[in-house]
Amino acid sequence: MVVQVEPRIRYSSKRMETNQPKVEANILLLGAENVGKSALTVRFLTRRFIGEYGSIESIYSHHDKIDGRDICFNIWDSLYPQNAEEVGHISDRQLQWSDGFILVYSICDRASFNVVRQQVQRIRQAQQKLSSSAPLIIVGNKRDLQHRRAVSSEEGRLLALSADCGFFEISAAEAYHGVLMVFHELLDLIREARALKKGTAGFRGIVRSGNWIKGADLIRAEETAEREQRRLDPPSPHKKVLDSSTSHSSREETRKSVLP
Ligand SMILES: Nc1nc2c(ncn2[C@@H]2O[C@H](COP(=O)(O)OP(=O)(O)OP(=O)(O)O)[C@@H](O)[C@H]2O)c(=O)[nH]1
Ligand SMILES: [Mg+2]
Repeated sequence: MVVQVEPRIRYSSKRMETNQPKVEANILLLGAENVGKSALTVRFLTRRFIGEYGSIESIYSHHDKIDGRDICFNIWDSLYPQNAEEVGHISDRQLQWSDGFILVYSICDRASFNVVRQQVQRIRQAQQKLSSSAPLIIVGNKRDLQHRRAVSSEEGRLLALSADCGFFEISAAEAYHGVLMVFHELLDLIREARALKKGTAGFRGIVRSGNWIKGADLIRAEETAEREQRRLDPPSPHKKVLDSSTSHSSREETRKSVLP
């Protein structure tokens, strides 16, 4: 099950797209140690949960096709610095490199939630100075460990709402779909931010404004409706399909072991 909050202003992501140029998105995963940053990354790249990942910092390139458009995700799976002078430290290099951020905490680890809170603040402050609007998604991971929960869903949601971030609670260990939704949602937000920056988004229409929460039941209902629609009307290459079995048909991954 996935809990999701969407940020304040959204443009329709269901628009039809044809012969569009390739999209490249640099995505930085942040968060404290041991929260599942690598598990999320590897789940997205391979659909698998392998259990132990080691403490290695890597950037991966992942090619995909969504809505008939070629997408290149560059994913920086970061390490939380051991000797950071301040909680929530993020380097200027990371801030400049990123088109979007995934901030991960473990629902069983309150300290990791505080790190995300600090990192959100740090990013928002830096963005004010740089006039940047790279979107953020907060992820509460390890949702399968309910008996060890230390951070409520509500707290996660409230933090996301207060900082205008997306929010998901997921289990990288249990399911691929939630992880896929996180990356696809961030890609949508990155594209919207770019369109806004270019000033070309105006006529696509703001479809939602004001804070609102999308609950798991609503998400499930929408997914069921989408599946039914696809059954009746098989997807054209231009239609966005969240079903992982089709959306990742042209996947290819290359690991870049050297950081920029
Ligand atoms: N139960 C459960 N365990 C998880 C989940 N995601 C990750 N883990 C476990 O949590 C531990 C840490 O996962 P990593 O992905 O290495 O965490 P990380 O944030 O990359 O850690 P560092 O790279 O050391 O900062 C591993 O033992 C994973 O198997 C999850 O959703 N549920
Ligand atoms: Mg890691």
